[in-house]
Amino acid sequence: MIPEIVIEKLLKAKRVAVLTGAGISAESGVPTFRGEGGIWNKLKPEELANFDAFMRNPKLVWEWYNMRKNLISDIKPNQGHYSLVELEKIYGSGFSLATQNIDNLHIRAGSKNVFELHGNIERSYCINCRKYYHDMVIDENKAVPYCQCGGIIRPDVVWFGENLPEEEINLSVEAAKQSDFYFSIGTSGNVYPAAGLPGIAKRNGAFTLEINLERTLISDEFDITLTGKSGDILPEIVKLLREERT
Ligand code: BV8
Ligand code: ZN
Repeated sequence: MIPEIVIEKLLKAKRVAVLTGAGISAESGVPTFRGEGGIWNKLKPEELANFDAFMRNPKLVWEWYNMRKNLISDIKPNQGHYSLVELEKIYGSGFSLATQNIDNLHIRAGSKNVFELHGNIERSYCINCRKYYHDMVIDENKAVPYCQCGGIIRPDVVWFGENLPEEEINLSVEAAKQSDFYFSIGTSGNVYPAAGLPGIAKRNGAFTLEINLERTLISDEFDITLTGKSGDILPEIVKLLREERT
């Protein structure tokens, strides 16, 4: 059941901005990090998603990313991703999507204006000469890839304690500030600065909506919190919006 005010606010909105987290990809079969069945319930992020852990044990970190790459390689975007493509068609250049996900599913679904805040698992780079490698697949015997220059190659993802890509985070903050309507979808609100974006939107006058399976650390930032699956709720919102706009 979508509260009327959500559709009313969307009908009036010119600029719609979205933040997504691992939850929007859960229905595609990508495990989340925290909450029910989260992959980090066992392994701790500190042991894997940080540069020192990588330099201490690059083989373990590459095994973790290869496991996730293999997992991601044969999955598809779900109705939640496709609903955001529909919203971008409705709002055009007034639409922006900041994602914490590295699974490339928004781009594969057809979203255009996507800011990848935490990088992309399909890209890697040499830490010595910064040469980029696309879709680096490690062959078993080598385990850890090295660049021709001799430098070690790492996944192009943002680890804890590392800055987010400058342009992506700046554009995401600007989009939050300018937005009339701000969605936060499938994120537990644990990780900053991404988790700070909905609060920025709120403080700059946006109507804020959270869609998540459970309450999050940032639920108080939202005018409305819808508890449920993004793959169910988002298509419902798009359907109602399209009906009202015709
Ligand atoms: C930074 C790597 C500046 C990529 C990730 C001390 C020292 C240094 C830094 C800090 C510090 N204290 C705090 C910080 C800042 C730190 C931080 O926020 N830490 C937290 C944990 C306290 N942030 C950083 O370090 C960032 N950089 O601040 O730079 C700086 C520099 C130097 C020193 C200080 C500051 C870097 C953050 C990026 C970290 N990289 N991963 C990868 O391998 O993926 S974080 C990891 O968590 C993922 O990237 C993921 O994207 C991110 C957020 O997780 P979520 O997407 O929210 O996923 P989660 O599983 O948590 O939640 C999913 C939700 O979906 C759940 O609530 C679930 O209920 C819901 N759900 C499930 N199914 C569905 C659903 N919802 C709807 N429908 C469904 N079907
Ligand atoms: Zn190199």
